[in-house]
Parts: sequence; structure tokens; C-alpha cells
Amino acid sequence: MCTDCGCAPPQPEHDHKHDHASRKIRVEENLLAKNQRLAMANRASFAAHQLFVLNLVSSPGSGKTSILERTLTDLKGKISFTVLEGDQQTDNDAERIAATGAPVKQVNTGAGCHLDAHMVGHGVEGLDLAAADILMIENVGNLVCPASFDLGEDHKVAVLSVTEGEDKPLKYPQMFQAADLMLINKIDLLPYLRFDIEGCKAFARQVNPQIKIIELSCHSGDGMTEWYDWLKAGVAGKRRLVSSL
Ligand SMILES: Nc1nc2c(ncn2[C@@H]2O[C@H](COP(=O)(O)OP(=O)(O)OP(=O)(O)O)[C@@H](O)[C@H]2O)c(=O)[nH]1
Ligand SMILES: [Zn+2]
Ligand SMILES: [Zn+2]
Repeated sequence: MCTDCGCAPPQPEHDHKHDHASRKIRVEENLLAKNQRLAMANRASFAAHQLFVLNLVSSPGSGKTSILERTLTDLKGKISFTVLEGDQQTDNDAERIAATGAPVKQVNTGAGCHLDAHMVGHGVEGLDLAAADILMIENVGNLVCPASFDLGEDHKVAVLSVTEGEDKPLKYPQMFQAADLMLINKIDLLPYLRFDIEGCKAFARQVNPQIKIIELSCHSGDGMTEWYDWLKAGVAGKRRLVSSL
């Protein structure tokens, strides 16, 4: 259960009357407005370091950490990364990232089901942002709440693995609307599944006609070059933008 984003189970009925719906909307508006202010502050600080910042979002287990592990290893010496890992509990993912040699910090959200801009602002305090080209933020595995929270990133990247079913962009449209890139991961498993990959892409484009889509497998390596090219273009674009100011 989320402690602050309103996804708690319904409360039991009681006999006095007050306007639950409008109060909930007000609280959410305040919460999101505060988050937006902090996200703008994060964005300004990231821009000062010419950082390309990505917010990786997905359901649990789609392969976010695995994609990061392979990316950090393959691009070592070419692009420098720093990583913020978000999970409710454990520092398992941070340990996996640290094993690649990249700087990493873990943020535990406890009962919270998403990272917010405040957690990210403090989370990056111990990281040397000036030394990095890309800040990768791995959000808590959850296809719902992270869609509503701007962290100050350049792009949300939604990871969807082929074991989850092709209908997910239609069932969780907010996430796929908020993302600029969708990575369809685990395509090495396609021969064993009934997953309509063209249908999945059509559903994603139905909710977000602009979304870019890359099919890949971080196990086999298929499609990883296209992802790396997208990252390199993002880093180059950020440097050009800053040098033209
Ligand atoms: N076959 C196959 N398995 C994969 C691939 N990528 C990840 N996996 C497996 O999927 C499982 C979950 O991967 P993780 O990288 O931990 O997923 P995650 O999205 O970081 O998970 P959370 O942080 O818990 O949300 C692991 O058993 C991985 O080995 C892939 O490309 N192909
Ligand atoms: Zn929630
Ligand atoms: Zn992970």
C-alpha cells in the first residue's frame, strides 16, 4: 500500500458525511504540485552538469536491472554512468550495479510504491554528477504510480517484457503515455510464448503515437546496439544543447 499517492484500499463506511472525493483530489494536487517544484530543481541541477537523465519504469521483474548491468558493462569507457536504484526494500539491485564498477546509490521507499523528486534530490547527493554523462534512475517496479511523478528526468523509459502480455500498454496507458521510449525486453523468449509483438507495438502507439520502441534482449544481446545508439544520441544532444546556450 502506498503511503502518499492515494492508492490505499477503500476505508470502511462511517455515518457522518464529508466530501472524501474533493479532499482526495486537493491532497493529490498539492502533492503533485510540490513534487513538480522539486522536480524542476532537480532538472536545473542535472542541466548544470550536462547530465542526460533517464527514469526506468516497469512492472517488477521486466529486466530493468539486467538491462542496466549489461549496458554499463558494454559501454564502459565510452559513456560514464551513475545510478540511483529505487526499491521498497533491499539493496540487491545496488549490489548488482556496483559489481559492474559504476557508482550507485540505493534509495528504499519503504511502504512507498514509487520514487518522488524529493527522494531523488537527496538520493543523488552522494553521487559525483559532474563526472557522469548519464544518470540512470531505476524506479520501483510498478506500472501505475511512477507515471505520475516527474523526477527531473529527460525521459521516462518504460520496459515491458514479453512475458507480461501484449495488452499492457492499453491496461496501464498512463505509463506508456508518460514514456518517450519503450524497451520490449526478453525477446529471446518469444519462441516459447504467445506474445503478439506487432500488436503490442500498435497498442503502445495507440496510447502514445510518438513513442519510440526498441525490441531487445539483454541476455542474447539482440537489439542492444539500437538502445546504445539512442543513449549516445541523447548524451550528444545534451552537450550540444548546453554548448549552444
Ligand atoms: N530470458 C530473459 N530473461 C531476462 C532478460 N532480462 C532479464 N531477465 C530475467 O528477468 C528476471 C528479472 O530481472 P531484473 O533485472 O531483476 O528485473 P527488474 O525489472 O530489475 O526487477 P525489479 O527491480 O524487482 O522490478 C531475472 O531473472 C533476469 O535474469 C532477458 O532479456 N531475457
Ligand atoms: Zn501508489
Ligand atoms: Zn531491479
